[in-house]
Formats: sequence, C-alpha cells, structure tokens
Amino acid sequence: MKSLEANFDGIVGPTHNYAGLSEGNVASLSNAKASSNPKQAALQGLKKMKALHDMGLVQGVIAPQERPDIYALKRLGFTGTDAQVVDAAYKVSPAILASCCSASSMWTANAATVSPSADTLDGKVHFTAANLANKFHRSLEPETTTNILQSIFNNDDYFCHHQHLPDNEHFGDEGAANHTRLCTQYTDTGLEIFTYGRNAFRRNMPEPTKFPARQTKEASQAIARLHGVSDKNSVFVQQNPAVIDQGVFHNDVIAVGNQNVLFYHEQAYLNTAAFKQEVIEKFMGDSLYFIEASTDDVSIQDAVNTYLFNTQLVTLSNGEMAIIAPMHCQENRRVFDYVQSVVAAENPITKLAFFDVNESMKNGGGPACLRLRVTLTPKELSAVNSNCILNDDLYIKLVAWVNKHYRDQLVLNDLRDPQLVIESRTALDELTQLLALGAVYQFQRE
Ligand code: SUG
Repeated sequence: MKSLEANFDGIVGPTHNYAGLSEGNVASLSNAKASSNPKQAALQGLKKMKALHDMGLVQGVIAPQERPDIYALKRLGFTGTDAQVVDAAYKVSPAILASCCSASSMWTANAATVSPSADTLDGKVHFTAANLANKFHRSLEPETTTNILQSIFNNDDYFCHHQHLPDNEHFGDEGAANHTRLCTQYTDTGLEIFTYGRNAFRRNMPEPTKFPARQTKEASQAIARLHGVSDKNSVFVQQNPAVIDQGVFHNDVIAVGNQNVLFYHEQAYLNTAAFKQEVIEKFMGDSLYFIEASTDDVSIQDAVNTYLFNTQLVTLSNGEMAIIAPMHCQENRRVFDYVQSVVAAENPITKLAFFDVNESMKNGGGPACLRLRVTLTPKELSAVNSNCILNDDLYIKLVAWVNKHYRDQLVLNDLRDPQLVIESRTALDELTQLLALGAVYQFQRE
C-alpha cells in the first residue's frame, strides 16, 4: 500500500464577511464592505470537498475558528459581557471588530506547513501552524489551529506538532501557501520547495515596494529545521517582488506543484533559471515536468483575477492528474484556452474541473487556498481522527448543520449583533461533537 495525499479543507465559518482586511490581496480590498453569504460560502466549500471525495480522493475537514474572537477583544481592553465587548469594539473601531470576526481560517493552505514522514529525520509527519504575523486578523488563528490539528492528528507515534514561530514579522510564516513538494510517488522522499518573499535579517536585498512580503526566508528555514527536512531535500527560493506588488501575496497564487509537475508562471520567482537548476539537481525521480506559463500565455493580471495557479493539482486513482480550478478560469477566454492547452499537452495532467467557490474568491481565496495537503502512509491515515474524513454521511450532516446555523447574508453592521456570538458558539459546539474534536475552542475550556 502506498502513501496518498489527503486534502483537508477548511469549513467556512458562520461569520464569513468582506472587511477589506488584506492589503496586497486585490480581491479582499476590492470587495471590502460587500455583503457576504456565509451559508452559500460554506455550502460551496462542502460541494468541492464532496466532488473530490467522489473522485476517489481522501478528503478531510478542518473546523472553523471561534469568531467573534471575544478573547482577543478582551486582550485589547474591551470589557463587560460579550455583547458589551462587541459593542464597545465597534464604537472604537469597526475594523478592529471586523478583524476579530473574520472567517479567514477557512483558507487552510495558511493553517500550517506539513512535512510528510518520508521527508523528515525522525520519520514522523511534522506540522507547524503558521503564525500569520503580517495581518492582525490572521494572527489570531495559530493557537486554535494547533488545537484542531492536534485533535485530528492525535498520535505521537506518527505525528509531531510544533508551536507556531514567534509572532513577529521577522519570522512571518504563511504556512503551506508558500510550500510545495515534488516527488515521483507520494511514498518517496520528496523535494520540499519553500518560497519566501523577503529576507528579514539581511538588508539591501530585493523586496516588494508596494505590498508586504508576508513570508521571510528565516521563517521558512526555521520550519525546515523544526521538521528535520535536510538540505538535499529542500530548496529555498524567493518570490519575484514585482509580482507581489501586483497582488501575488502568496506563492500559491502563481504556482502549484504535485508529484513530478510544477505548474507556474514565468514571473513567479526572482531567479527562475537558478531555481530550476537546483530543483533538477535535487529531484530524485526521473521525469520532471516544468509547466511554465509565459506572460504572453497569461498576464499577471489574468492570473490574479482568475486564480489559474491557485488550482488544486491532484492525482486520481488511475495515476492521472486533474486540475481543480475556480469558475473564473472558465469565464476568462484567454485563461480558459490556455488551461485547456495545458491539459491537451504532453504531461501527466489529463482532466480539468471547475468549481464555484466565488464567496471565497471574493476575499482572495481559490480552491488551493481552501485546502491543506497532508501526505500520509496507510498506517498514518488509520491514525487520523476518522470523524474528520469526509464520506457521504458526514457530507449530509455537514450540509444540514450549515443550513441550520448559518445566515445567508452578513454586512459589516451585522457583526455588532450580540446574537452572532451565541449563534457561532452554538454551531461550533455542535460541530466539535460531529467531528469528535473535543474542546478545541476557548469558550469550551472555561
Ligand atoms: O490572507 N484573505 C486571505 C486570503 C488567503 C488566501 N490563501 C492563500 N492564497 N493560500 C488573506 O489575505 C481577506 C479577509 C477580508 O478582507 O475580509 C483575507 O483574509
């Protein structure tokens, strides 16, 4: 029995809204203050998960975080009952309240970096939750992310969980969105590619001038050290600062890898030739496919608007690969023609499927943002909390749970509603029972 790659998607939380919180993320800023539909967002996500399950892939779920984050608001000096805390925060700054209400944990590509056991010194699967230090609303995630991951991957024989890196921009870490892995079979030791946006401790190095580079080289190196990934199995490569300035705030907005395929835009990296050379030298398999889109094929603007590279590249049970793309790629003629030419060309990709994840896209999160990849051996898979693995029954239960608890409209003013705290906690409490997660939230631990 061989290892496989499971996708753990984030369930969209009940407070999903558009608050314009992410500078450097074009969609987040342009949809700021739009009205959201949390119910539809969660159902769109579940539908994608179910489709991947139906394709024969192992699909897991990761619970959303508790929002509004009353504890974060209390740390900021707002006092009183939950309703008073929410109201006081709104009066001081609607943006602070909105930050503490964001459902951003849905983008589990940012939840953690995961190194499969085949790559690590001690032969365990290593997890480090991302500190997401660059954005206040996202920096609230790592503790609960760690709790949830520990509850899903709860077996010390197979899994090793690390505390997130120090909460500082010097070690800004955005998780698997800046990490991909190449291998021949998932069972093999892979080549882990760590992509960073800037150096934290070295001055006068290239970095973007307009938008923030969220991930530092020092953070990526720390993760590799913690996980016991050796130099010969890792490559550290800098993102092209010019594309960060055009809205490529994570590398997974412009590149995706799977097994022996790296699909990316020619402008993705700072020094592509040297990067490719290092990958070729270190890759241990024989046939490696670099599928490089030129700027003539796809402009950076089209890549950012359609999330062509934020597609999931998955291996089906027959060994062929499929691209799981957002509908935006179908709606843009140039991108649609290009992606079809990729599927028709001589490479392992033979299938293409489009999904409507528009509620997430409007905040800058495509199909690949919504999932955390975890490569597992059969033994490791059997040690995973099976209640978090999607099957037909769990899908039906989760859809019913969303329909019961979620609103179908949320605007910023609604975040003041004290009822939202109660609704959200009631929903999450029920979900932890459904997924047998235990008390992962602070409100359950009091
Ligand atoms: O961190 N958007 C997220 C999108 C994350 C996408 N993930 C990956 N590329 N892997 C972010 O910028 C917007 C929230 C708001 O504006 O309401 C937000 O957090």
